[in-house]
Amino acid sequence: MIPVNDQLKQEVLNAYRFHGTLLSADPYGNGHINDTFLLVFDMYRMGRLKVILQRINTDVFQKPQELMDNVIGVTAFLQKKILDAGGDDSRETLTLIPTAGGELYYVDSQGGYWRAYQFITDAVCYEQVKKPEYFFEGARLFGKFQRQLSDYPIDALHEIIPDFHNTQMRYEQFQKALKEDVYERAGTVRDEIQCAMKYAYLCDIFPPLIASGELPLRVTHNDTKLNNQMFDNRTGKGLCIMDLDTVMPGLLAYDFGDAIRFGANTAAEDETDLSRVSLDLRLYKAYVKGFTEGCGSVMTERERELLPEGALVMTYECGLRFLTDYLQGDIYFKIDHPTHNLDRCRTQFTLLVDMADKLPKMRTF
Ligand code: ADP
Ligand code: GN1
Ligand code: MG
Repeated sequence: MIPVNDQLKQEVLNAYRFHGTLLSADPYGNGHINDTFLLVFDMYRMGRLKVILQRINTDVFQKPQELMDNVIGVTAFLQKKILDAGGDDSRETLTLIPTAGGELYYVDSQGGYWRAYQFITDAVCYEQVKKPEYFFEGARLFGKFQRQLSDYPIDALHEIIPDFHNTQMRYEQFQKALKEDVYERAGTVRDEIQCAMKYAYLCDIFPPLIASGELPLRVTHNDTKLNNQMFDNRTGKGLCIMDLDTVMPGLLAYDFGDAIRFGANTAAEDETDLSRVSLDLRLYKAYVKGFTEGCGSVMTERERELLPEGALVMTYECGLRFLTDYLQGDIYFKIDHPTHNLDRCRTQFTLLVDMADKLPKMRTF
């Protein structure tokens, strides 16, 4: 994809014909995939108004129309549920802003896909939380998301990235990248390769349980990191789930596990001092409680039992994906420096080793 330049941005702004005077339009957030901008408008006597403008990463999401179909379907469904429950749909879920022509997304002259969201106000997005109470609230919100979508027609969803959490397939992609070793990096990451191989048994945990029907496929979020949700400034409670691009059929254990690998890590996803990386059991315990409470009767006993495995598998899979991307020359995740994906892979594998140690304890919660 071509980098977003001022001319392109202007073309998109023209398509939306927003009201007010644009004060700034700067890159925003820490997402690894899309190009996100925060637009700030002066609305004259009504103060300032913020809008999120995003260009969808079409290298990653190769069917952007289908993706937008999913987002439109899911947000409309959630809006109705929120209103029925007496909630505020403009803060509790994402709201797409139409273009001047009434479309919910815009295709630019270069073939790029754009969308605009109302900015979720009076709320905060965390990269890390230290307090179990906050993590509990985040978990409860993702659990509630599961419950809200439990009767969403699963067949209406496009599978935006097939095999997204198929860890076996992720392993095959890693092996292929290793074999090709296009950037001749394999020699410098022997320890990581060894770790990927040692824990490859994790790839085989969920497929048989899906095949036997022991674990149901649900409408899941599939990218439950902490920075994909907002917390209400006033109440401190989880408010809104963002980043709906990967809502697809999946397992509860994926949503639980992906949140743990990011949020219950004592360090950042790209921490380079690996001695700081570990699983915070207090945060883990809080997430189990919040997620279980949020899901309510939706979660089966077997799903509850397998939450710890979800944490290990998602941590492993993510580490594997970062390693694969590093071997392939950083073609998927956005990076800030040349070893960024390798740094991320290392935190995930370090965390995984710690989780494997703590698994008996994790199972007691
Ligand atoms: P990516 O797929 O690249 O992760 P996201 O959709 O997660 O993109 O957006 C990136 C970041 O932008 C989020 O982590 C969040 O901080 C911010 N963000 C996205 N949508 C909104 C919104 N509607 N209101 C406030 N912040 C938002
Ligand atoms: C990406 O888009 P973002 O930054 O919320 C990725 C997730 C990874 C995550 C790792 C579509 O999430 O799968 O777990 O990075 N999203 C996609 O931080 O691949
Ligand atoms: Mg995101």
